[in-house]
Amino acid sequence: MTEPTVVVAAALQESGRLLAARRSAPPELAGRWELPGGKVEPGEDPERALVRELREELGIGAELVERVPGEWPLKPGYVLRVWTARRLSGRPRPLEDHDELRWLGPDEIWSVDWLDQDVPAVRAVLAALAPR
Ligand code: 523
Repeated sequence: MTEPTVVVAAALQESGRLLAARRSAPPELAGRWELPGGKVEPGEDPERALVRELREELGIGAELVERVPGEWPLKPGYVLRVWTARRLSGRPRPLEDHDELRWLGPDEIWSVDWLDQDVPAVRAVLAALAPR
């Protein structure tokens, strides 16, 4: 059996807010919100892939903090993994694949129309961020 393609995404937090990105493509996903990220290239380290995607898509330098436990199925043959992350440089802009970015405060998390498959991932992010 072939291994699924891993899609990596970031929960970027700043001042208690979480960054959400609205997709502009493909048409069936456009207008829905996601944790920004993208596909791991063959042979690429997933964490490096995520840092690369954040640079390409948002124009920021970032470091990953920790993996959010869990793995979520996307379309057949694809799975989603998420890391919490911190911005190191640059101000996020929707450079590729997105047409809007929003920093969501704790009361605003469910105010955007997340992709169905991102909903359980966002729940897991909130659980991971909750004070322990
Ligand atoms: N998802 C998804 N949620 C989510 C991401 C980052 C991606 O459901 N948080 C889905 C959307 C696509 C697939 O995963 O079906 C690949 O994501 P994409 O298109 O952002 O990956 P890229 O940027 O690597 O893709 P290319 O533009 O094709 O290189």
